[in-house]
Amino acid sequence: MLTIEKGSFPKDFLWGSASAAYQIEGAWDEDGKSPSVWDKFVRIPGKTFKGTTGDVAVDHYHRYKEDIALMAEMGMKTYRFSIAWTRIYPNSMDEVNQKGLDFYQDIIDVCLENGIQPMITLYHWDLPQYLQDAYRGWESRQIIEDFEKYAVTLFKEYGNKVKYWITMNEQNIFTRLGWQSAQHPPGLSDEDKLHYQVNHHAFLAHAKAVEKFHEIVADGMVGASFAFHPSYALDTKPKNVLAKHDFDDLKNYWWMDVYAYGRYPRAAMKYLESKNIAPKIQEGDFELLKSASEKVDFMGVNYYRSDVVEHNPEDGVDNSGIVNVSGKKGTSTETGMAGIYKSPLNPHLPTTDWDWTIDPMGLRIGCREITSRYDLPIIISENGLGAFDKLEEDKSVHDPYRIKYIQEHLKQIKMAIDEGSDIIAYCTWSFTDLLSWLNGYQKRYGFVYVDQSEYESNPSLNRYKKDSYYWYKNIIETDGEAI
Ligand code: BGP
Repeated sequence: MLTIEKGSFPKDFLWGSASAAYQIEGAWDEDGKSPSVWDKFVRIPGKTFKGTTGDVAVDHYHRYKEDIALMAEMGMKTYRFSIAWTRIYPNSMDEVNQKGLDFYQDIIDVCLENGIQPMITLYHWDLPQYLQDAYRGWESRQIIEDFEKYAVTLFKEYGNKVKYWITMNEQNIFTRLGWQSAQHPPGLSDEDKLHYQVNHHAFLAHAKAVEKFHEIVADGMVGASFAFHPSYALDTKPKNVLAKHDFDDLKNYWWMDVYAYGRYPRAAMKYLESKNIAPKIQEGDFELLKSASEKVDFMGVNYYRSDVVEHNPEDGVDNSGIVNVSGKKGTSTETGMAGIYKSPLNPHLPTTDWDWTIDPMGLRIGCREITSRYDLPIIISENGLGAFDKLEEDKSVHDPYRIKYIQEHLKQIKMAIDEGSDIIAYCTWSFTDLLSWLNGYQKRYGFVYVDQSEYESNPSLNRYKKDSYYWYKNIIETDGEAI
């Protein structure tokens, strides 16, 4: 193991937290907002935990000033949030909604007044439903033009104040869950070919936005955020090692190579072609992807877990498994692609109550990999622990498990920085508790407890600082020395 003299976190390191519009805002039909695909999807019985919706979420739409005041008190340097497309262009791509623009303008201003750098995500999964109805959203190339228009509107509106921009949140997740496992809208399963096609359109939409970005936002930074799963071969058996390479090509580099190099990994493309599920590529697509890749300023990394990879026989597991959405440990099952790989649990690492492997060093390994392969600055745009929290009688919340989780990950980030990774920001998921897409309100991530629950009819939505709030405040105050 490399042992490198201990340095410090950079003085201008962006200590932050992240959220997404659908998961916090609520006000789902207020001030001109129209329904998104999520507003519709959550109303299908059985799709979300106990039928939870983001209709109210944690009411950030009405309480953002209170939330940002809590961020300011903590000393946060950056706040990553997403914009709801349905507030900006609610009814058609021809008519912008001033009230929507004003809402985010005020969030940005309040952040800046408090010394917090806003970091905007353009797309965190809440596509306007009318675009889904008109041409099936991401399935049509029409989305590329519409996304570009939406992005340009936001760059022009906020680009003079906001430096950090993320085009797509976890394109690998919303495409897979939307078209392969039916867990996200539009709720299709086993549409392998369409999945790769949809994903290709998302790349082109991202690329168009990036192309325009630097013309409009002169000194800004732009990139995409990717759900990165660093991987380990189960053992030294060559076929398990090869399975790891296949996993990386199909699950990681398929996205990161396009963002950073404008090309798909070759072996994975050959495989998809042989199965007749490769995306249809039009003339000019690769030129666009390549050109945009040269203008990308960072790799955004959402990191929650690593994966173990083992060879999977032709008759082996071939699905996304059963997903634990209840928080009952041990209820999820193995995932894999028949004939290629499967992902058994790592026996050396603990898991969360939702069966997510906890692997702080995996984040360092991932940062090292990105640095070696792409040599791009890194923004850790999400990292955090989903857990059951308890509000005590005196309104305190003791969450030592969350403190430990973040602390261990920060230690590894620090080592990755010492080893040469250019990590410029760290955003925990999340600042306040919020709605987890499929797991309801009981899977909590925040530094701030929100009295919201799927089990009560009229929760107060009051905010309460958890122990981790005070801990992170101290980390920021000491520029990370206190980890
Ligand atoms: C990421 C998403 C976030 C958030 C987080 C936690 O994939 O970008 O929006 O939800 O995961 O996931 P979960 O809510 O499933 O625990």
